[in-house]
Amino acid sequence: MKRTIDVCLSPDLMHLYPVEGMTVVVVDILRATSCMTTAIAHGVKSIKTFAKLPECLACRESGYLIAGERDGKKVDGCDLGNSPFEYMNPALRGKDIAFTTTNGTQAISRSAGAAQIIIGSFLNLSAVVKYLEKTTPNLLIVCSGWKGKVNLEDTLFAGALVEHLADSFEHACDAPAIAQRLYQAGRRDLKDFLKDSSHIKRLKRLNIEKDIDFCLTADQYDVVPVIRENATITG
Ligand code: 3SL
Repeated sequence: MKRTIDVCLSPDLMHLYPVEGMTVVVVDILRATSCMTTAIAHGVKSIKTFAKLPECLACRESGYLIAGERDGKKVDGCDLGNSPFEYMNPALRGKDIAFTTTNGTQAISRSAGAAQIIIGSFLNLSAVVKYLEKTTPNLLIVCSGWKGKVNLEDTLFAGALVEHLADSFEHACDAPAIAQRLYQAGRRDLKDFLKDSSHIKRLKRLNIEKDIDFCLTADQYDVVPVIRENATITG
């Protein structure tokens, strides 16, 4: 019997998707899971993820650097924001980071109880596919969306995973087919396909165009960040 693949299009739909025993891939292409992938690829030791800002800030006392984003902006008083370019800094090698974002870390928090949580992005697409082909039981891809609403870029990436894993998994419902067909329609030029999407417009208003280009680049890194316990990502 083939393993199953499913896609949860928004964290607000998580009540429909039991995660116990599953491998979950959390996706927040713009930009949380792209940042996390970049950070681990550049030698950050661990990233502890939080849904709530005060709990994240409290980690400073235990020696963590604090990364915080709300509504696309770095939170006042944090050491780091949510641009992947910040995480290429060699000074971050070996550091522990506590991380909270508007949507990405909420999706991680709602995936608690899964056997493992993988951090997926276009930046590590092939590495994640290879890992999932080999090691995974049934698979759920969780799109972070925006404040409970579905977004295009996370669904597109979910579709890329469904497409690349088509030989190894069968669809658990219609959501994987929706995502896959979207990816087939947009794969030739991701940026052009996403140009009218809500979060691209939001980030452009904040002058964050450089991050968009980078986050849509496939296979920059051969890493698979994984959460096995304590909401903490390691490489
Ligand atoms: O919501 C999130 O987790 C962020 O990635 C959003 S933003 O790209 O920083 O605006």
